[in-house]
Amino acid sequence: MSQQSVVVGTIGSDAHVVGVTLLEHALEEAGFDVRNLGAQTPKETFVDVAAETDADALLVSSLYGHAEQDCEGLHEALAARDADPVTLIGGNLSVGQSDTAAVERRFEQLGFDHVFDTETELETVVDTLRADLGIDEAAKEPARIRS
Ligand code: B12
Repeated sequence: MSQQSVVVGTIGSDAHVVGVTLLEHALEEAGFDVRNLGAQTPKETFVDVAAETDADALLVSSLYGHAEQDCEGLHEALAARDADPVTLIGGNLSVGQSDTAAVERRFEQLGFDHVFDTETELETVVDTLRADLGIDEAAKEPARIRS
């Protein structure tokens, strides 16, 4: 089976790069083909790379509080390029203390399939992607030898 492809990056003018670097390593470790666009990646670059690589999933990171503005029109631009990856966004998605449920609703309205906060475990991200992309992990793992 070919590897499922994933694009990750930090959107807009956001310079926080540690989260996406950890995501990159966790996803590679889990068997995904990962393209890490790094920090301060324009929305248009996410769209271009997702369309050109026919990505299965697009993971957007944002920490500095301006995610909503940065992500406006992202899903429309993907659709215009006939790209339909599963989309996840995570990080510190608004400025200051916010109602988590309201933040989640807002980003779902913008088109994201899953919205995660800063407490997200990397394992949860991997599990979410596997479930959405229909990856049967049990079938991929070699049989374990019982002692
Ligand atoms: C390090 C840091 C910086 C460094 C970044 C260095 C670098 N190159 O990465 C520097 C000093 C440059 C910086 C700058 C700024 N920062 Co700063 N920074 C931090 C800090 C202390 C840690 C961030 C970090 O690396 N965390 C560790 C990683 C592993 O965690 P993470 O990024 O959250 O990622 C995890 C999850 O969020 C999640 N995740 C992240 N992305 C995604 C994406 C998906 C799809 C999924 C599923 C999950 C996921 O998974 C990761 C693993 O669990 C945080 C405070 C904090 N404790 O979070 C502030 C913080 C993010 N910064 C903040 C601010 C305000 C700024 C500045 C605006 C400050 C300023 N006035 O200049 C600038 C912004 C510059 C810019 N253009 O982006 C605020 C944001 C506030 C808000 N959103 O309301 C924070 C929260 C500090 C605070 N409490 O006020 N910062």
